[in-house]
Amino acid sequence: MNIAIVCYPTFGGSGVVATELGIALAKLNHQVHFVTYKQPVRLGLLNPNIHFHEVTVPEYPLFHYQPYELALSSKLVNTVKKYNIELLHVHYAIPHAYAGYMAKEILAEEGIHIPMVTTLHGTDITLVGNHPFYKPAVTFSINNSDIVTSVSESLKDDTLRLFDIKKDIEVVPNFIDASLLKTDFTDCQRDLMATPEERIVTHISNFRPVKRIMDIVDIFYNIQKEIPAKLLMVGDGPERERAEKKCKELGIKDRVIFLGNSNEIDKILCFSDLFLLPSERESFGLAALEAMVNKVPVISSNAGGIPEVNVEGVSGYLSNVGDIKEMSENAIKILKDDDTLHKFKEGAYNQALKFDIDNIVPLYIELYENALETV
Ligand code: GMT
Repeated sequence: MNIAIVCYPTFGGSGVVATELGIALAKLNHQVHFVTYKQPVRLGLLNPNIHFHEVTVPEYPLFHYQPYELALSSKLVNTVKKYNIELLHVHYAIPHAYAGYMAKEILAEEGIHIPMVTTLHGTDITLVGNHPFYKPAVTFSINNSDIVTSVSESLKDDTLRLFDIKKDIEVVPNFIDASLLKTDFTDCQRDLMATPEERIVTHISNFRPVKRIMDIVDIFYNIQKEIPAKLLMVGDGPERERAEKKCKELGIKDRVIFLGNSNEIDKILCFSDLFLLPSERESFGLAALEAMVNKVPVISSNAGGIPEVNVEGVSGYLSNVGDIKEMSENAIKILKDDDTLHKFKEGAYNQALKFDIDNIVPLYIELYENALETV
């Protein structure tokens, strides 16, 4: 197949999933064309089946807001025509499904009919898309996609609850590629980050308020009172500064390392002992799954789709949003002795394997085949 993928090229989960899916499809000999405003962060181009088409939006003084959707629609139209693209797969409804729909309509005028698969990722539905500013356009573009997928049952339920949706929504969970992992977890260079007796607790996100970054600092504060530990904070975003200040006030500044955005997530997870994800909302929690496949158990909230990923007492523990006390107690329970930690590490890894790429990518391919039959 000849497929165009539209996504955000940044560190966010939706872009990561879109990129990994494109890479997997290219390995299966499909031609994959990424259409976005920057090369996706996880995309290496050393594969003859992967192509990148940059959407540029020239600055014009009249525009207070540069019309990205228009530029994206036009780029899609031109790319489809030039490379004989058969199918569009847009990740994140806003504005990609809307721009994809416009591209489809423009192409149809010229007698070119291609299907569009839209994957909903979370904040496009629960935080942003649901706002009256966007809702009619998001509803329209979901209803006018040929196939709609969501990354969890929870997100499907949210979409049906919050929007007037006339299409079926297929749940296709996010995935990881277990075959890419280091098999020798003893060779992780953990001494770069901590002393042998210290446990390493990690959080990775965009540091937006929805991630409840202050809860992470509080939970770690409780952990380090009982167990020697370091906290690795990976990523960047609006709550980082406040978190750094809070660590200083609590006197744990030397035990918390803010690493900023990183392309070396697997190296960091390789020497991590516990992952914290106390989010207010989370449609799936890809970062938790990436931790689990690296044998890192997860202490999380039970928000949204997280319970579909993290299993209570097996891969970690789940608590109500904001229950810092219970999350701290559970974290200490997992970290307190090597045998318990080992049991949870294996539990996390085995649970993660259910989301292995080999189980999930065929689901997308089947949907593509169905979509192609609709045109
Ligand atoms: O919140 C993030 O981490 C970024 C956000 C995004 O739009 O990329 O992530 C969403 O999509 C991910 C991939 O499907 C999911 O794993 C995240 O749970 C989801 N975030 C939220 O729902 C808050």
